[in-house]
Amino acid sequence: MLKGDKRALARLITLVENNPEVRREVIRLLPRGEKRAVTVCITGPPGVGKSTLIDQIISILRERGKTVGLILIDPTSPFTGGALLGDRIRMQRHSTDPGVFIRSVSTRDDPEGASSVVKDLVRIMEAFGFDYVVVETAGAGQTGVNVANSCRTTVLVLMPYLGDDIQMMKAGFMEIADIYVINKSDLGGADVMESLIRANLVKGEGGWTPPVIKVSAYNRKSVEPVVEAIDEHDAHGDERRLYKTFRLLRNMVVEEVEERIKEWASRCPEFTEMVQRVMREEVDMYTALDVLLEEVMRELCENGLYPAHGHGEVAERDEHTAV
Ligand SMILES: Nc1nc2c(ncn2[C@@H]2O[C@H](COP(=O)(O)OP(=O)(O)OP(=O)(O)O)[C@@H](O)[C@H]2O)c(=O)[nH]1
Ligand SMILES: [Mg+2]
Repeated sequence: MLKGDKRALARLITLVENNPEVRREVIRLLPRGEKRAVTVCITGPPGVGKSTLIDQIISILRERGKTVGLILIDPTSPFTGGALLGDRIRMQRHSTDPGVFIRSVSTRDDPEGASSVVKDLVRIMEAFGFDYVVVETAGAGQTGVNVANSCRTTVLVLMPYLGDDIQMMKAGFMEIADIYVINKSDLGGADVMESLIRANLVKGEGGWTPPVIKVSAYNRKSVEPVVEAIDEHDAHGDERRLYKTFRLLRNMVVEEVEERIKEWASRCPEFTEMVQRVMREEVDMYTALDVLLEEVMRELCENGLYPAHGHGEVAERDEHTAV
């Protein structure tokens, strides 16, 4: 894969998607600190034109001789069922270009698992040597925010006449956007949208003020400033990156601990007993919570929530304590 073999890249990604343990090993083995890609997450409500925009961004980057790795996340949102097919059709003209690599990730069966695998795919594609790694994700819920933390730059795509959707976007998304794009400006109403965004704009950390760019994804020329803004943000500096990396790692720790606690709870006799007692109304919920919290903290400190006398699995898992 590191020698630039695309078939090896595709096989490695499949391996990593299907096997979380292999995934960790692979990421550890990747070279670090070498030439890196510009990594961009393009997010926004369903149907705002993210795919159309990305299609143009890829064309612009290819004209400049840059290579692109693209990750398409199949949204779980009921509004966008079947969007994956649409995305693929839209990107079709790039799929035969040797300078472009497209990979889809389905979140339908396991949204959390899929969103966490994306950060690894970004790393792998970066190590492969693409100049740009682009992720398209529909901006609904925590999955989208988690995905955005895996890229250095987040582009939030909106469009005129979004109405209540902007309220939805404010929850979580206004904080992570490094660049705002108002797509479908050809429809009119973009100026109203622009002042709405500017009124709600969250100034980023590290002295970066997110630009608001009006485009029509049908018109390539109008998309060029988006590419410039992406490059500019990528070159901007470390402070914001620090915060993103902080959130990324913190979420990894939270996810890992949560997974261990769930596993522990399912085989812990004290937990089962407490469930029974709460059910019989011998104990109130908050008292039970205190007792169980104490128990879980003790377990966590003493043996990391793994079975004290488990099987060979314990030793194997101990190697993964870096997280
Ligand atoms: N008028 C106008 N329509 C556009 C523009 N960009 C995209 N569209 C149309 O908007 C529709 C949705 O575009 P997509 O690119 O699939 O949007 P998306 O955000 O990727 O959608 P999901 O992936 O389903 O969330 C399509 O019918 C596009 O042709 C634009 O700049 N102007
Ligand atoms: Mg799309």
